[in-house]
Amino acid sequence: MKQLSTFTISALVAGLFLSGAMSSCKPKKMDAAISGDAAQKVYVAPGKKDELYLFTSGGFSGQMGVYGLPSGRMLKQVPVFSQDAESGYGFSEETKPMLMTSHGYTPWDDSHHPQLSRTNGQDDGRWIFVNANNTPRIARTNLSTFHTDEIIELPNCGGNHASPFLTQNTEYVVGASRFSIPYDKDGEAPIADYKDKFKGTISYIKVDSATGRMKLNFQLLVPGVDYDLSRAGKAISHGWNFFTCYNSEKAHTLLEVNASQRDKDFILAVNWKKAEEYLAQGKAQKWPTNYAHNVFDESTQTASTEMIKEVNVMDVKDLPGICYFIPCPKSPHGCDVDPTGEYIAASGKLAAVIPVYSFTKIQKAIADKAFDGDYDGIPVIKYEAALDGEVEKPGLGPLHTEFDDKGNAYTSFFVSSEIVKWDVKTKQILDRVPTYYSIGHLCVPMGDNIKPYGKYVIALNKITKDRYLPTGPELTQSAQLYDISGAKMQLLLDFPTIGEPHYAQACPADLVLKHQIKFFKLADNNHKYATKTEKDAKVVRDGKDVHVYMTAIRSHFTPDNIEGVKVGDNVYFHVTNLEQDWDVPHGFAVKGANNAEILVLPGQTKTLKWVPDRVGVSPMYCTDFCSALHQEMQGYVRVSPAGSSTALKFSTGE
Ligand SMILES: [Cu+2]
Repeated sequence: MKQLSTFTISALVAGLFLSGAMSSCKPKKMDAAISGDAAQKVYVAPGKKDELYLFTSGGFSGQMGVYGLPSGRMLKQVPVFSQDAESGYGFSEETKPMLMTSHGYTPWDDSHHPQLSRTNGQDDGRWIFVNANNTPRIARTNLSTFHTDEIIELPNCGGNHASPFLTQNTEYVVGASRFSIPYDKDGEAPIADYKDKFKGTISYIKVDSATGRMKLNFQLLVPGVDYDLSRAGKAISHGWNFFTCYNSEKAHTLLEVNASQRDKDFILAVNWKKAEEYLAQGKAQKWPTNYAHNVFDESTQTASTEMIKEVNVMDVKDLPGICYFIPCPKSPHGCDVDPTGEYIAASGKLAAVIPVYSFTKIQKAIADKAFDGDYDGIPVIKYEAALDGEVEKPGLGPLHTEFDDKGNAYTSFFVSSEIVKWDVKTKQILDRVPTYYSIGHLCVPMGDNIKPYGKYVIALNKITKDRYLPTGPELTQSAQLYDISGAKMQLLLDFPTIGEPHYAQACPADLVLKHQIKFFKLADNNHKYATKTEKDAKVVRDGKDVHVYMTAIRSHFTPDNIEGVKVGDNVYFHVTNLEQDWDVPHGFAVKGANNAEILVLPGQTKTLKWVPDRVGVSPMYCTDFCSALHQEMQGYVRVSPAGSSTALKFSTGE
């Protein structure tokens, strides 16, 4: 393969990004952004509901955003990998275990790629999965409650970027490592030994089709490159996964230059059904490990953590038929399978073409052994043997492709800030439209399904300079909505987002609406400290622990006066919301608590831990405006000196 000098590469990269920056600031077709009927197409009249849900990753906020489309109105920020003061997630005793990892309590992460659960290759609106790239984890958010119900940590993984990608019936959630790391002994090795000692892993997490419950079934030990993005095969390619990877040079420093030496990196094609066969034959090794599996139990409304000590690992170079490399020009990001499952488009960030591979040709190449040697013991399929065709001169910096229901593909271009529409079969470019600015991923609603809902494309942009009112040195992150129902794409709307809208998925609202829960049934509340009627409210001392069994209903707490608490006690306020009505949460906060408030939904029990640090009377109150007399929903805790003999006493209405 052609070797470019370091200087050439640097100049190329600098040139690309410079031209990108310039075109970012001064898009040529500025006027194209403002056109007649756009406002009408996104107008959702007061009282009317949006047509689609859009779920965006929160990037470095660690959360997930929920928006309505076409209005772009933000509906919710779902707490996933970061503490959330609004809901008390990660602060309440019930939710703290959700953020446990083998590194201890880890209340932040970097979330990247939400993906909706699917049945027969179509989104089913039940769950949405999202990855944590930093401390490798995968979360499952339940779309009947919009609560994160489960988080599993990935062992043997340095950065979890190519994740979480779902097979066509959500049989597996798959995640591959971004940063390869050494695995021998205790995982410590000189970094200079990267080429010999560092490896990557791909994790296959099985999903229970009834409950969504995740279980890490096996991991594949794969060559030590950086795995970037992935899609599962579908229809004819069901049973396979396709991963892009960069750094086939196996550089370990200044990858900006050193991982751009080769003309081609790779796509790794993985036959996961074959891997399952080997697993059934007992070919996996049991590796000792330690990783957290956190599950939120709906019945007790409480999360728990299990530390798991063993994992099945298979080294793919010892087990033929699982993995094949396919050359792919240069530093590829997106790796996207079209709705028929036949075509796989890869987007090389520094490539001048978009290669489109054919699954049928890949299978034929494997049968014919049309290989170009091997890479770390994995056969490399000849580029021409796997290729269906190339999209020529598509733009600068292709990143990611999604599809509509008419045989068209939409590719985002980071450097030239545009979306390009092309024909999957002929590879002809049909249209291009500027984005404002520097688009990363894009999303066609159900654009990775067997039948996309191809009415819009959403651009997930990195830069918004000059598009919004300034907010100091940091400007809002943003997305843009384009109509793709006609021959030409049309910009309809800009809307701001929380964190980095790294990737997003969208689906028709009906899919999600049919699973909605309006409140938790009090009768089904099996929380250990639930208080189901006001007459059961009480305060119990157990050594230094004081348990307050408290109820909340419009517009008072029971009890609302507590005495006999002492400095240094562990006071647990277990608040049960007795309401049985949609959207009537009560909040609870006490002065001097240094964690957060808690938000208790109808029928739910939540616990705030408070360690009073001074003598006095601490007010407590409801934090969520619940009724006309919300402001009156308050009380007091008398805190006496540590050794005092103040008797424990509690009351409401006396
Ligand atoms: Cu990405």
